[in-house]
This record gives sequence, structure tokens and C-alpha cells, in this order.
Amino acid sequence: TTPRKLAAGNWKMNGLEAQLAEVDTLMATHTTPVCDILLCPPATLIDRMARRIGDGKIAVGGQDCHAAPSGAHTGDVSAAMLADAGATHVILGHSERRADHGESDDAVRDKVAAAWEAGLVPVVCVGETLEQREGGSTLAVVGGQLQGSIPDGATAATLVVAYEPVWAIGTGRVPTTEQIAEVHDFLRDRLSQRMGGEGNGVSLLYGGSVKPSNAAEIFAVENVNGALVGGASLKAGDFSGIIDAL
Ligand code: G2H
Repeated sequence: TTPRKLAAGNWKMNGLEAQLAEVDTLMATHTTPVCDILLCPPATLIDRMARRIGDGKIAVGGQDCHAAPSGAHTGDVSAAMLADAGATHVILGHSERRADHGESDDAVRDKVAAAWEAGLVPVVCVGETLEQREGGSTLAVVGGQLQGSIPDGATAATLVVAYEPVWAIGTGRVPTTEQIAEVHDFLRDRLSQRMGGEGNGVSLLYGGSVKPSNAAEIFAVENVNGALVGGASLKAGDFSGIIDAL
């Protein structure tokens, strides 16, 4: 299988009702998109965004979910709730969750299992800090996260992986294409070893300061099948520029 091309937007903790106007613009611009498009707004906007899109060609996802299906977990949202609100995907193990909420690989793995249980496709994030890169442990770190954060049983259709070097997130610092290629080739190898042929079909996204101006160069790298875009996904014009480059 060839991996599907995916342009995914992560709005993070940004967006009130008015922000949904950007979705209208995106839908008008991409009536027959050449790649999959996914938008992950804050949980409060998932239902409204999904209704607004209707049978439009944009998928909606959450940015996190709890590992339990329901229960006494004040403030948390389950995978089934995301699906019920109209989500088909969920970002899991984003470095901001790992840092702000102490999410371990074990915790992320349980969330991935919960996402599958609810029929959601998890977008599992891995990535090294600057300290880890400078210490030469990048591949060991992302390899460990990949192994630890994904349960057995993944298929090409039920898993997306995003490589997001922590030092490139929201900083404007972008790795060289050689650095991206090294990690993406490594992730592909690891997935293939673990999943056999299915591993060749998993979409591998690059994330971290992707902009219209650098997207084409990044998408030209082998084993880069799309992007997970933060800041530049908040403006339809910028996100469109990235979609068009894919
Ligand atoms: C990385 C990315 C989106 P940004 O976190 O997940 O954010 O594009 O703002 O660097």
C-alpha cells in the first residue's frame, strides 16, 4: 500500500466560533482535494466544525482523549465522545501533552487503544528535544516513543504517525531535509519491521513550523506523506498553500 497524503491542522488551544469562517474558506477552495485534509480544533468546536463541514471533504479530529471509555474523570473527554461529536481522528502524544500533562508512552499507548475502540484513527506524535538531538540520541528517542506509544495490531488504515522535533515546534526553526529524511526513513523501517507490509502504508507526517514557504521542500523528502501543521493551520490561506504543496 502507498501511504495516503494527509494535511492535518492542529489548532491547539485556539479558536472560538468566529474561527470557523476559515473552514468555509478552505471548503470553498478545496472542493476536490488531491490529499486528505484533517482539522483538529479544540474540543469545544468539534461538533460545530463537523456540522459546518457536513459532507464536505475535510475530516475533523480531537487533540487528545482519555484512555477510559467513561467515568469519574472530571474535565476529560473520551474517544467515543469525540467520535460522537463528529471526529474521525485524534492527535495523541503531542509533545505539548507529554510536557504539560506528563503523558508517558504507556499513557499514550492506552489512549491509542481507546481511540481504536471508538473507531478513531490516532495521529501519534513522536519527537526529540534539542538536548536529545545534540546528545546524539534522536533515533533512540523517537524509536522508543514509537515502540512504546503504539499497541500491537495497528494497520495502515488505523494509524498515522507524526514526527515533530520539539525544538522545531512553534519556533520557526525547521530541521534540514536531511535531518527529516533520516528520521522518517528510520520510522518507516521500524514500522515495517513491526507491522510488515502494513507499515509501508502508514502515513508519516512531519510537524514543526511548516509554512507555505517551506512545505514543498519538506514534502519532496522520501517517506514524508504530509504535515501536522499548528500555527499555519489557523489561516485558511496559509493552510491552503501547504495543501497545494502536497
Ligand atoms: C507542531 C506543530 C503542530 P507548529 O506542534 O502540531 O505546530 O506548526 O505551530 O510548529
